Amino acid sequence: MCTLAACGGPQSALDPAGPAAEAIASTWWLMLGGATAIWLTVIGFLAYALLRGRNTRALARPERLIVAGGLVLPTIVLGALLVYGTLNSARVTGAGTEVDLVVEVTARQWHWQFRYRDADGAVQALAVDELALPLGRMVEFEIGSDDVIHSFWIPRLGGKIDAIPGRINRLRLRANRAGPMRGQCAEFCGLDHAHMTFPVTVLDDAAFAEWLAVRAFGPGGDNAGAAAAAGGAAGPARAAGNTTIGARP
Ligand SMILES: [Cu+2]
Repeated sequence: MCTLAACGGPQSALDPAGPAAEAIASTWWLMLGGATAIWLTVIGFLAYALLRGRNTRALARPERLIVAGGLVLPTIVLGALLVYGTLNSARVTGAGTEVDLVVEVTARQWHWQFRYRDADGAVQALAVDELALPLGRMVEFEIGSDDVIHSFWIPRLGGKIDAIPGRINRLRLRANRAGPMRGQCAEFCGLDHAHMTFPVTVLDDAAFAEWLAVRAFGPGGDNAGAAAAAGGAAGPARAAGNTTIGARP
């Protein structure tokens, strides 16, 4: 859709790979088209006013132009945008959809930790600064922070949401397409903020199961050392600060 070089790439919100990002991108294009049309209209009026000369007839009812352009038009345009955005919001948040997988996200200065839950809610795999998602599955991210406020954002999949200490924010995303994509902390969180990124890999079910197996969590898993370094299954700050929404099982 977009032919400009800056519109592509692994971190472009204008190259959506899932329903939430598609809803955001379509709203963006609609707003760009509307803003361009309004800008051209205003410039057209300006050009007319500047070029029509001094000796032309004044407008018979100039206040009509003010009412139409200053009240009626903005009310219609902003009202239509509000309705469109509200109708689209369920696609952005994934509200009402069935969740196939839950991933706990913990942000820290300056890395991301991902804990994959199994169907019983137990942590089955752990990854740091790398995320894999099963193709076509709805994933719920439970997002928290162990230190300062960060923001979890995978532009090709959807909107961003803050990672706040002492609180869990939830975001549902689905990847309908594979391809290179990247997540990025979107809230300035200290000196290494710009490097707080993670690659996102979208895999079919079999490859995803293999990916999880390599990062299996627990005493027998390869990630036992990483889990201990990261504070265990619950994580110290996560367990202590999880009071706003309710403690995790
Ligand atoms: Cu951050």
